Amino acid sequence: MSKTIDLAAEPYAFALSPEHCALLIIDMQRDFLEPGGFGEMLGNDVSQLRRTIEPNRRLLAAWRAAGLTALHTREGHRPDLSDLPPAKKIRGKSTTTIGDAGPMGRILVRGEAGHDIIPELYPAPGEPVIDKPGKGAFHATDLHSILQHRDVKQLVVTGVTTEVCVNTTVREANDRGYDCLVLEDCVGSYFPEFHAMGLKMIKAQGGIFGWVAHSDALIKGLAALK
Ligand code: TIU
Repeated sequence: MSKTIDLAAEPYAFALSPEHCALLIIDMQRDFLEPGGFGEMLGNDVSQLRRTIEPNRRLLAAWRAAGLTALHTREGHRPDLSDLPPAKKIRGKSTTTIGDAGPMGRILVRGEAGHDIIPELYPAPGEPVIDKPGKGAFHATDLHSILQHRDVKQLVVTGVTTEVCVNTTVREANDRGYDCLVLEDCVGSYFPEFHAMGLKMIKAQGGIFGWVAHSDALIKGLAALK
């Protein structure tokens, strides 16, 4: 499979090379997306994130049907919290913070129900899951090695939240030489204005961090591969 797919994108068309491209789905975790989770407990409107579930589900199905590489990330920490920076633990001055008992188990702790990926987008056997302690998916993880071993040079990035973990990961990827395509309908933020600006920042200045497109264009392109 050496065909490239030319996708309508901003600031200009993205030439997707299926054999060198991976889908990276960021932090679609129960604690960020589900009513009654940590995100909602902090006063956030989870519906702003939940609108991304169906577009991600459709995209993931098409991506898997095309036989391409998909990876998933989860933000969280070891149960002993040894990888939790003290500054992250106390930031926000909330009475309930990371590692404490939350609505779906200990907050952002690996192995707890709220830390896991929502059932709608659950990783299939063989799809790598990257457990990351930070906002960026490259910091303190083996993501870069896994991608290099598979000769991945491009990333389609989706997930939450647009201006936090998605933006941080795209910036990290850009500095490591990856071309990133962010799908606007498959990323979301608790704050609509940050979502809009987060996308603008990626595609500004000739695509300073990458490209932005709609998942419809990619799904159509994947169908044409068959
Ligand atoms: N995944 C991710 O973006 N983690 C966050 O903490 N996001 C917030 O918007 N808080």
